[in-house]
Amino acid sequence: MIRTHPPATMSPPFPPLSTLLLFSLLLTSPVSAWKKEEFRDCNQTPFCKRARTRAPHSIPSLSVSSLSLSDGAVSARLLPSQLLQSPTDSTPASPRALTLRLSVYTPGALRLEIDEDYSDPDAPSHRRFRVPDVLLPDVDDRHKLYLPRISSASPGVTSFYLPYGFEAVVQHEPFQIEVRRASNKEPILSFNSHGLFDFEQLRTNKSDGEDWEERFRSHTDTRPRGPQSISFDVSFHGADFVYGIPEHASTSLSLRPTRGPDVDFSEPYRLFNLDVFEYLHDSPFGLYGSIPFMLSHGTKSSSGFFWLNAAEMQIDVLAPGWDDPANPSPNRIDTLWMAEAGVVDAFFFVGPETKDVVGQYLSLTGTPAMPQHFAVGYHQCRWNYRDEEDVDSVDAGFDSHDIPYDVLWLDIEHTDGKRYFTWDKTLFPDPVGMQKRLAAKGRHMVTIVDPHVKRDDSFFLHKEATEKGYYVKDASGRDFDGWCWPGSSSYPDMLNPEIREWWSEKFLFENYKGSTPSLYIWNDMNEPSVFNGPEVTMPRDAVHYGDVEHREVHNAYGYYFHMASSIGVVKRGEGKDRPFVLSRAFFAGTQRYGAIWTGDNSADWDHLRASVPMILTLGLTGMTFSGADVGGFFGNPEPELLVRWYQLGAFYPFFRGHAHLDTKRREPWLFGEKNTALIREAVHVRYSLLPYFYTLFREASTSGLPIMRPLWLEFPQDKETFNNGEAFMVGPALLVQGIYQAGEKSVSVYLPGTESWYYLRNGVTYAGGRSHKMEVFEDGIPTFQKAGTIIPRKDRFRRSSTQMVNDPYTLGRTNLSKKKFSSECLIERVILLGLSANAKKAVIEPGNHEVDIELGPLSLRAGSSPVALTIRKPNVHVADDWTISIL
Ligand code: NBV
Repeated sequence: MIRTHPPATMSPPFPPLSTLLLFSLLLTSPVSAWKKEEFRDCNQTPFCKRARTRAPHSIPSLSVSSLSLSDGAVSARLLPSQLLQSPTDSTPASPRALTLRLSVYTPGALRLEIDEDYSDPDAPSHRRFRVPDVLLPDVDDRHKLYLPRISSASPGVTSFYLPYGFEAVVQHEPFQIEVRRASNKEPILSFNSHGLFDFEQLRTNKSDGEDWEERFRSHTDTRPRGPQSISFDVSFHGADFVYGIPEHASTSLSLRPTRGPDVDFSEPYRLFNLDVFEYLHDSPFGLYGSIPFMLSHGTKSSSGFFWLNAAEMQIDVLAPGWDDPANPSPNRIDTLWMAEAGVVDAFFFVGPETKDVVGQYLSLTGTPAMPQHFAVGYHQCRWNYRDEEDVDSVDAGFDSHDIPYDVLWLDIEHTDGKRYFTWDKTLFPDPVGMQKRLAAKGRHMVTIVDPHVKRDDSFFLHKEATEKGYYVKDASGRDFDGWCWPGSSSYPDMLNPEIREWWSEKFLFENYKGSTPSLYIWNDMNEPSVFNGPEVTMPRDAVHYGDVEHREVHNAYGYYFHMASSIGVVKRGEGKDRPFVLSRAFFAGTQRYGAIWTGDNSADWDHLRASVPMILTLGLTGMTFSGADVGGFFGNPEPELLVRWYQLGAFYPFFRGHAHLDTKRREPWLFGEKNTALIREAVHVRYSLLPYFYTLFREASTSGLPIMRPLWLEFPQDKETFNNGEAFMVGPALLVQGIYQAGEKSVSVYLPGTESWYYLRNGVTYAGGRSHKMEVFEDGIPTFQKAGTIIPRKDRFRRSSTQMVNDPYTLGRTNLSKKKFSSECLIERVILLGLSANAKKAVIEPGNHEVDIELGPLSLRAGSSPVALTIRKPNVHVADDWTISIL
């Protein structure tokens, strides 16, 4: 594979000669995989190296003093360490006290804030960065408990109550916090119990001979404010596994230990949003987004920890015995958290169930936005659909092959020279007409809008942004100028609310020429990706609004960009439209603004496998509307892989096929009749389940529960499921087992719980609580419905989801009860699994109307044989109250 970063179509103005040389090298050098040397590891990252090599309790202990209860919080002073152990560690000559605040939130969170004491006359005037706009604006009014009630205060210890029978215990000397069950004092979470808390205070002066600059490859980070990192340990007690902290590619659902005896990974999990070319499928290396939220789960307890900090973070999961190999501590998972800058603004979540932990996190950062109905359907993307004719012929191809789809996507080549919000006039002379033709079939279009703005004085966006001073600045105060798709580019400073407002107005129909109400948006490269920047991103010493250094806000840049675009889409629809904006970069809170995908994966079986733990992890951390490129972005999937990917992707919350510019065309009908039929079947499965998915999206938007769930979220006591990253639940009723190998003939499927399960291929019952060896068929992957559940479906296939809105429903299973909503739709079929074959008739009330129960197929798709008892045409309204009694 030739690296196409940047593309051969790169246009003037030309960069300096050195950059050209660098890129001509990149263009011609064959690349087979991830380029490790382009990125820093922990040893090359001084704050990480320092924190990681520190021994437990080796720092002089901290003590809590002047503890008082006021303003809805417990406030205190914390005296930091005098001196650190290594000469490279830099601490002020005479450390100042830190401020500590603890507050309690419903339903079940303890907030810990530690910052500089800015009232100290010796404190530097610059304030450390606290990430705004991530916690819901009214979070204090709705969730903060006034005041924490002290449960006991003995010398040296203060405890206060938390919801659900938990308490927080602050030990004053040495400083440490424990969250525990009030009744039996069993710990759940602890902070600094290994004495690893370290807070590098801001300084104005360097010590003698000290060098604050950091160098990596050809880049120098000036670090004008010097060292300012923070690190600490957090322990999860009673936990069997920890999960979360996306985004990493992994074949394991749980987070494997990164330090201690017998570890697989030697690097900590990195959270630093980066554009990683050809990422590995199994690595702790950080990808495009960061959510610093970890959950623990075990049969004894579940808990969570969230550190609201947007600077580079590195997190070690410590294997039992990491501190003392002779005495590994069972039943506890220790972790070490390290960040380059920021403050401690952290939340401990008490559960007690994992679903509660997810809810507690989302009560602070917001539940996922309810998507547009069409966005739940299938999306067809490719870098690039060449021109309007290409668009029309792909669109027609779906119709002639009887495959529904909802959205056709246009990548960067549709623009006039990578100037977003414009169209290439030769290739796309009539964008409005093109969108209208799609819209006539109920279909939508998505265009890409990246954050790099071409530095071209004749480009309106650049002109305005320059005149208004809206770009991020470089360390010397000039508009930051980096290299990206359009060549020389600058980046709007999305941290500034005024700039976000300006950006959002660019989506108004009068501003985005050629856009129509059926056009939605895709934000790519918003880590931000800067081809000639350190680690392919913006230099850390670039400066944002409010004198915030890029290092402090890096992981949230893409979040703010996505937010501004999403607000723009809502604004253009005068607030009546729900947004649909897909983003590659993300941060805590992104779920409120739209969907994300897992970036540039590869067309191989390992990436297919890794997509499941990746999407499950995203769901657990609030980002339920996510998916992976079906087929794999890089490379050409063999037909079997492509088919298996469609069969799995049909269950991703976000279902989109996508491919790199250099790959062969792969629209679903290009692989022969048989494969077309298999892909059609996979897409039909998704379309028949649209009512179920849409209902799950609604549930996610209210309770925050993910759509695609680890088995243990539904079966929290079933240990067998705790590290199963190959099968998953879609909602509470459907279990899906992926097939991750070529030529697979059989697969072992673990069905959890004590209930039985119905195999949706043939209606056969399987017992829960054990593994079953199943034959594997090429026409689908194993899916099972849990006994006692109802899955609403729509079984008539049309061109798009929009055209199915008024179609009747099929209900799979009985126990009919539902909520009131408005709809003219009828129930056309009820399929009953697990009912005695003696059931012959059903009575429908009101009306006392008797109907026959017959044998029918499980689905209406071609070739389905009659295996299940079916009530045909009960013809009751889905929105009415009715009962069906089986006689
Ligand atoms: O815009 C081109 C691609 C896009 O297709 C892909 O989905 C993104 O993840 N983009 C990255 C930039 C180039 C990647 C090599």
